[in-house]
Amino acid sequence: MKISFKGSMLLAAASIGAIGLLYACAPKSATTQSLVSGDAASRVYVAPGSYDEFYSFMSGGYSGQVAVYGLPSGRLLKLIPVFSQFPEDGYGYNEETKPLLQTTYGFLPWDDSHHPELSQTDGVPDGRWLFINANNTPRVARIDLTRFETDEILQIPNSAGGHASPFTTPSTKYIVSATRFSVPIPNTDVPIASYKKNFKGTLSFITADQPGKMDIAFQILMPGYNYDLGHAGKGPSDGWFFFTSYNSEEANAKLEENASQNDKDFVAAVNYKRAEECVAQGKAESRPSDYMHNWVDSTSRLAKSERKSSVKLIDPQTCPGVAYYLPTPKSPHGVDVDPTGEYIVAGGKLATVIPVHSFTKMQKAIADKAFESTIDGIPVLKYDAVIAGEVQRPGLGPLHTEFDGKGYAYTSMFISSEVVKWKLGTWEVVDRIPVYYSVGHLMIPGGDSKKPWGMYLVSMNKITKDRYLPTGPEMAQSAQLIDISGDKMKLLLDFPTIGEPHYAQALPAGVIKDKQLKYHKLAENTNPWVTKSENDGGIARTGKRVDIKMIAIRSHFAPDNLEGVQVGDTVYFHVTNIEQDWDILHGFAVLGMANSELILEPGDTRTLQWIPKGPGIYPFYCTDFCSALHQEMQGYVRVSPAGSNTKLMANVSKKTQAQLAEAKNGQR
Ligand code: RUQ
Ligand code: CUA
Repeated sequence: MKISFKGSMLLAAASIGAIGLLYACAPKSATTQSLVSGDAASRVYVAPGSYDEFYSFMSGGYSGQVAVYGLPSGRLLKLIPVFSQFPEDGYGYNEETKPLLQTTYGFLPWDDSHHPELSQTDGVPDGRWLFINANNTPRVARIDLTRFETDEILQIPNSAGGHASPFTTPSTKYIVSATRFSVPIPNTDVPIASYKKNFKGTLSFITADQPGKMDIAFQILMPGYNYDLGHAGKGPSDGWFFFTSYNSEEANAKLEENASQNDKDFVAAVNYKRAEECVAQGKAESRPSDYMHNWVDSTSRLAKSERKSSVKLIDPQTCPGVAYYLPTPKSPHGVDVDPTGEYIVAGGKLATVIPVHSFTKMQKAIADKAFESTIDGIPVLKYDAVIAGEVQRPGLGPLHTEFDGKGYAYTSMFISSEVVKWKLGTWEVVDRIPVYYSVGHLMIPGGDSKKPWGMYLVSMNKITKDRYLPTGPEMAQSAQLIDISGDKMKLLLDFPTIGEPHYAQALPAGVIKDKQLKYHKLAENTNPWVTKSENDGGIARTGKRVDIKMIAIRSHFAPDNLEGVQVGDTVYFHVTNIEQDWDILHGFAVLGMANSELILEPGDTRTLQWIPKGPGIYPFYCTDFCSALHQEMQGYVRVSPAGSNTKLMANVSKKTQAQLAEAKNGQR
C-alpha cells in the first residue's frame, strides 16, 4: 500500500479522534484494555488436549507459503510450503518436489502468496482443496486437505502479476487469475511509453475440479488496466465473475498520482457461460503461449512438469456480451459478492463511500442497453443504472468486505484502521471497531460463500508497532480475532502471523478433521527408488552418478556404512521411511551438504542430492528426534579421491549385494 503509516494515522486522527489518541498513548492503556470484552479469555481458551473449532488458512504473504491456525485459540498448527523452498522439510530441495517450482523462467525458489481459497460445492466450502496464487510470477497452486501438501502448480501465461486470483466458481469448475500489470501480449520488446497502444490485460479461467489436470480453459483480452481482485457470482448471479480494475487512466509511471485521476474506475462483470459459448463456436483464437504445469503423481509421489504451448484467447470485440464494465469509485481494490448473490460490493481505496452494485439492475441495464460508452468491445453500463446503494461515511480506505450470513457486511478500512459493520439493503453503518493497525483483508469463516459461519471475524493487520514485545525494526504482522456473534463486535485475541497474510479462509474443523491421512501405505509406494525392507537397500554407480537406497526406521538407517563414492560424483540418497504409524517421522542430513534436510513422512521416499567436495568420512544422521535411541540413528559415507579403486560397499545383506552387482553387470 502506498499510504504511509504516519499519514494514515494523521488521517485517522483527523477523522476519528479516538483512534489517533489510542495510537499516541502507550500500549496496554486502559482504553485498549476496555475494548477487550470481559469474557475474552474464556472465549478463546482451548484447553490442552482439546481441538479448535475452526481450521483457518492464512496466506504466508511474502514467505510464499500458507499458515494454518486453529480458531479461536490462534495456535499455529502447520506451515504448508507452496511457492517457496522450505528447508524445514526439504520442499523444493529434494528431488521429488523440485519440479513443482519449475516455470518457463526456470526453477524459482520464491514467490509472494496472497489469497487462499477453499474449493466449494454449491457455493459452500467443502474442504477438498485449498488454492492459492503466486503474485510475482503468476501461478496458482492446489493443496490437498487430506495431507496439507501442495500437489499442483499451474503457471499463467500472458500475465504479469497474478493478483486477482484464485477465486473459485461455486462448484470449483473454474478458479481465476487476472493480471495485475498489463503488458504487451505476447510480451515483447516495446517502448514503455507505448503503453496505451501495446499493453493489455488478461483474465484467465482455469479448470480446477480435477486434481492433476489444472489448465487454462480460456483467457479474455482486456484493456490495459490493472486488474486487482475478483469474486464469482452465486445464486442468481451464478455464471458471472466480477473483477476490480484500477488505472483506467492507463498510466505507466508515477501511478500513485497518475492512476488516481479518474473519479471512477471499473468492476468488470464477466459472463463466463457466454465465454464458454464463444469457445464452442470457435470464436476464441489459439495463441502460442509458453507455460508450465507441475503436479504430483499420486502413487509415486513424484512431481512432474510439462510444458504447454497454447491458450484460447477471447477478444470481447468478437464475443459480444462476454464482459461489461460497471463504473466504480475510486481505484477499487476488493470486490465481494454477498451470500444471496445479488450485491456486488467494491472497496474503493480512495472512495468516500462503499458502492454496492445490484445484479438485478445490472441485468436490466444490459437488456435496456443503458451504456455510457464502449471500450474495446466492452460496454460501460451507466452508474445510476447498476448501483444498489452506497454506504455513506464508512471510514477511510475501504479494501475488503466479508459477510456474516445474517444480512450484515464487514469492511476493512486501511487508513482509519477499523472494521465497519453495515447492513445490506439499508446501507447504514451499525457498528465499528478499531484494529491495530492498518487492516488489509478480513475473514469470516465461509464469509465469501453462500453460507457463512458468522461467529468470528479475523482482521489481518499490516502494522503492529507497540502491540508486541519489540523485535528490532521489523515487527510481525498480526491477526485479531473479533467476536461477531452479537450486535456489537468484541475484540477477543491478538496473535502474530507468518509473512504478511493477505487473505485467509476458514471452515469448521469437522469438515476435514476426520479425513486426515495418517501415513502413506508402503505397499502402494511406487517411487522408482523405494526401499521396502531392511535388506533391500544398497549402492550402485552409473558413470559419475551414485545412487544409494536406504530405509529409515526407529532407530537406524540400513545400510548405514557406505564406501566407493569418489570426489566428482553426484550422489543421490533415496531414503524411505518404512514406519507405518501416524506422526513417526525421520530426517536425513549429511555433513557439508549444500542442500536442506529430508523430512520423511511414514511410508514416504525422498531423495537428497549431494556432491561431496573432498575425500574423507562423512557422517549422516536423523534430524527428527524419533525415539529414545534417536542419537544412535546415524551412519558414515566414505569418499575417496577421483579414480580410486575403493569398491562400492553398502553394509546390507549378501543377497542384496549380489542382486546389485548383477544389475550393475547387466547395465554394462
Ligand atoms: S490484497 S490486503 Cu492481495 Cu488486499 Cu492483500
Ligand atoms: Cu529417526 Cu531420529
